[in-house]
Amino acid sequence: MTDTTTEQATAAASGAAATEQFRSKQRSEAIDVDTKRVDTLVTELLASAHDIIRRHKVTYAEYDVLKSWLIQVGQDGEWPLFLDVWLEHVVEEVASENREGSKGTIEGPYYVLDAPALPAEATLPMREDEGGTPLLFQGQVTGVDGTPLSGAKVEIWHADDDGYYSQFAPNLPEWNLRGTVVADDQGNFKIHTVEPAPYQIPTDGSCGKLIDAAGWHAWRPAHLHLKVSAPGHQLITTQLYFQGGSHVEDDIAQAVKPELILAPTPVADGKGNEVTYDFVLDKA
Ligand code: MBD
Ligand code: FE
Repeated sequence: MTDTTTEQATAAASGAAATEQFRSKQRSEAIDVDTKRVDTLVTELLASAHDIIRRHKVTYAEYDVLKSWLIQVGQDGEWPLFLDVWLEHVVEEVASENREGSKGTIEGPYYVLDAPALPAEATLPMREDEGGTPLLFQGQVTGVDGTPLSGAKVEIWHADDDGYYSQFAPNLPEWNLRGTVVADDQGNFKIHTVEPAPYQIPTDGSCGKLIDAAGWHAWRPAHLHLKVSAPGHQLITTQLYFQGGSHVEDDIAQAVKPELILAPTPVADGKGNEVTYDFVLDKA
């Protein structure tokens, strides 16, 4: 963007928004954890840290760097980003161990509850001059036995062609590229949107500082986020990626699975791409 009066995207602003969103959508069962369980998990976590300090002879200088970095993560509001990038994939792996239906993956920090409801065939809210290749994303929601699920909902949210998410970056209309699509009575949906760009972890915050200090890259491959649900069935949270896109093979958040890679093809009229992807939900 060339307009010099527009606000710049900062790690602290997106971190603050992610922290606020997380607090408002917090899963209620996360609140009451059994004392014995807390004792076990925290004791083992600390024991792992003690072991690392001993084995690598961590110095006071390094301990102080860690302490000031941890303080900064909180001040930047980047705990949601840090946790979802580097830990959530294992929590998701454990949570979905016994599911038969479609693969899920991590939610990440940028989901917002209650995106506007849209009909079974819909265009996501977007700007008139929205950048990116047009994409028709369509499919059907069924049960594990193949029954079409009437009343299915497909919540979708994704970054724009600059890699920014509405509600977490400045200068974007509220709900841009977000919606809750209500499938038809056969579980079918047709969503018109644009292909997102890869996502770069903000380089100016504490997560960026860690990435720099460790010599890592800061990228996630381009992806669509989805939550798919239907009455009497388990909700799945997932993401879909684009075959051949940058960082599909080395996602910093380790959230890519082979089943989640789309291969869109050009539409007949030459305006953009289309792809079909069906979702299979386990019984609740
Ligand atoms: C993202 O867009 C995302 O999906 C995750 C998991 C982490 C950071 C940014
Ligand atoms: Fe994302």
